[in-house]
Amino acid sequence: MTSRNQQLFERAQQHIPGGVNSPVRAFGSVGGVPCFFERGAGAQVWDADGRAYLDYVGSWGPLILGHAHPEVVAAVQQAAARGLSFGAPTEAELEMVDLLCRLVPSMDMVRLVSSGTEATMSAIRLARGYTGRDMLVKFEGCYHGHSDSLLVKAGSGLLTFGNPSSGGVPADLAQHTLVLPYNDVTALVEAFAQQGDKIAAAILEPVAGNMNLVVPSRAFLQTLRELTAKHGAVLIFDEVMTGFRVGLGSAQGLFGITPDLSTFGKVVGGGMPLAAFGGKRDIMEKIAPLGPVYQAGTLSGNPVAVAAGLATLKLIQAPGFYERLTARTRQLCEGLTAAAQKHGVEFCAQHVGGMFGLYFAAAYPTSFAGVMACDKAAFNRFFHAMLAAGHYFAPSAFEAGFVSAAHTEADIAATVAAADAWFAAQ
Ligand code: KE4
Repeated sequence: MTSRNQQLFERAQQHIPGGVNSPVRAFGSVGGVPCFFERGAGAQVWDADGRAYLDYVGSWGPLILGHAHPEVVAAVQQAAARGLSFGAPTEAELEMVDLLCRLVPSMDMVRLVSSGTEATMSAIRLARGYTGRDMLVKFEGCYHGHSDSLLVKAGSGLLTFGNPSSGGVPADLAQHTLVLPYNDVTALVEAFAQQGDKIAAAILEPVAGNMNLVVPSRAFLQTLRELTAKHGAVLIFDEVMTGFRVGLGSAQGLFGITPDLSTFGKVVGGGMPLAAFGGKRDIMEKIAPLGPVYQAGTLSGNPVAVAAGLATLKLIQAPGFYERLTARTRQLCEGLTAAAQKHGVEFCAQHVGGMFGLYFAAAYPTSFAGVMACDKAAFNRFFHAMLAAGHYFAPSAFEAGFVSAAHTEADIAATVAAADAWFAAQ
């Protein structure tokens, strides 16, 4: 008897390439049939077969409050009842950008868009227009969305089918993207020494979350900031995943590094299509209609998405929000690690605020190569065992995981107990 998930997946493949609207959802890296979710509430989701799961993906980061938070849903309903979209400015957009500039002091100005891809694509075009240079530096294993210049040795979904560079990107465009190893200070110094005056921008995930979670060294971040400043290159922190996820000050606040431009997504939309890019006034004023760098969007700053974002950003400012979120995430990582060690399984886990990485390895990887050396097959077995037990982790060894404010101590303890049973059987 095929499950409804299987029936839906078979049907989906008739008219959607791979049966999914985003590759990483296809379970390509872990195998098996993807879950079709029908409902979410708090820390839980339910699939088409009525099975409940504790959700550690949270739509890949946006659902920091958990699913269907009543205040976010109400804000969306109220905004929708006033009209879905106007293609004209609304006051709510001003509230959002003023709030973003207050919470992210490195940003004097912000442009709202509808996806993280749009945010990073626009930030790169802006950096190229501002500097008059073409070269872009990115780091191996980092994923910044699917605009052409960024699909070179990228992470996330590209790693699920082992092709880190996408087809369809013209070689004479890809040649302007220089890919360096993450956390490699020597390679960084050499690259800027050789071509620093040609570099328009360096874009970085300030905590990498698309090759699994990799934490940058302080020397790496500091050197990147110093070299981009020295050579007149724009430093772009892609905070689409880390923004308001690792702390209220995002990664730039956590590490005390001030980028020139930042991109945000995921949490800022609370699950609705909203993202942003922003930064120093003299750079942002190059964006149309003020300046020569064109950027636009029919649904940019959409009032319903902005309503979800504003409700979310209001709630994450509650006293103790990040202390509680971090404590739950720490409880998960420490609990899983202790369980694995008790049963002699080579495994470790780490977190930064409310995002975490799980590794079937003796130590946390600090580079793309280090992530590739982890035991992916063991992760895949863990993934399916936990899925069967009702705990939904990212369907790829190359993704970070996320805890929400809706996860309770008891939820985390239940997940750790299920993992303990699996580790014991290894
Ligand atoms: P979107 O275009 O998917 O909204 O954002 C692209 C993006 C940009 N920058 C960072 C740091 C990101 O993590 C992302 C998107 N993240 C993936 C998950 N690793 C989205 C999931 C998917 O592709 O379906």
